Amino acid sequence: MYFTVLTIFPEMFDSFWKHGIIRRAIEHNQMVASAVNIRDYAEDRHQVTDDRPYGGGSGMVMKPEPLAAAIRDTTKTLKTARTVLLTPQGRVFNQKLAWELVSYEALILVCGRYEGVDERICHDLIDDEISIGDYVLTGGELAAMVIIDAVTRLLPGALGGKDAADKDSFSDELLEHAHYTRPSDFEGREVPKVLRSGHHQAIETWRIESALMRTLLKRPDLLQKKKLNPQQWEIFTKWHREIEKILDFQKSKKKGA
Ligand code: 4HQ
Repeated sequence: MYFTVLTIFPEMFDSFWKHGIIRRAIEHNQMVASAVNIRDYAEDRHQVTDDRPYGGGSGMVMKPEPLAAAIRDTTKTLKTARTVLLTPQGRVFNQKLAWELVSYEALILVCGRYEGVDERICHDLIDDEISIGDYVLTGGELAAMVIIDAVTRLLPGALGGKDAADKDSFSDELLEHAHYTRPSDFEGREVPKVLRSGHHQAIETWRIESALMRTLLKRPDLLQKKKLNPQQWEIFTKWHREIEKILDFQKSKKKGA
């Protein structure tokens, strides 16, 4: 997959390309990534990329000409690319959108600075607008990195030996189960016994319950919009029965008192 980022701060990406899964994906030719300086496409002597807003007011706007030239030049080499603008006005990024983006051969990620880009760029040269969340950044660069990071780990083979099931749609709608490593006793707090039992079926069941319980307690909103699979239904039903037993006991105690 090809990623080209258009930015006035390409140096921000120098270390980003050089670490972890991103670095490995590049080394294994699973992705080709670069950051291109929009300033290089400015025609004037001072290579200006911003200008004052029509109608007045504070702040500056990204000039359309350098940005348009940068997008057109990049599209010439990446003919099938989808051009995405990072903006709070875009579709809010999530795992589902990450899966959609990984299906493209190439992405051109356009990073604005200042108050934003000239509206005519959005209209004529952008295929899609994406936001990474409802807060205001000083530029689109961190948003581009977030998207590249989430999409790269979905590339075939990108997680190395990691189980492909970890990436499937069922597990990524829930929080992950708790994780433990050595020592088995850390400051008096022990790793759950089942995880040290070597009993693979019991471990798998524990993990499914752990994921479901953590989601229920920390992010109930994720469960409210989710269709449960039969195994998850069974776990909820078991909890339901256990809670009913407790409630029945508490009620009987109240009556007795
Ligand atoms: N921006 N998700 C770039 C964002 C943003 C977001 C504000 C985009 C500033 C210049 N981008 N402009 N949230 O806050 O993607």
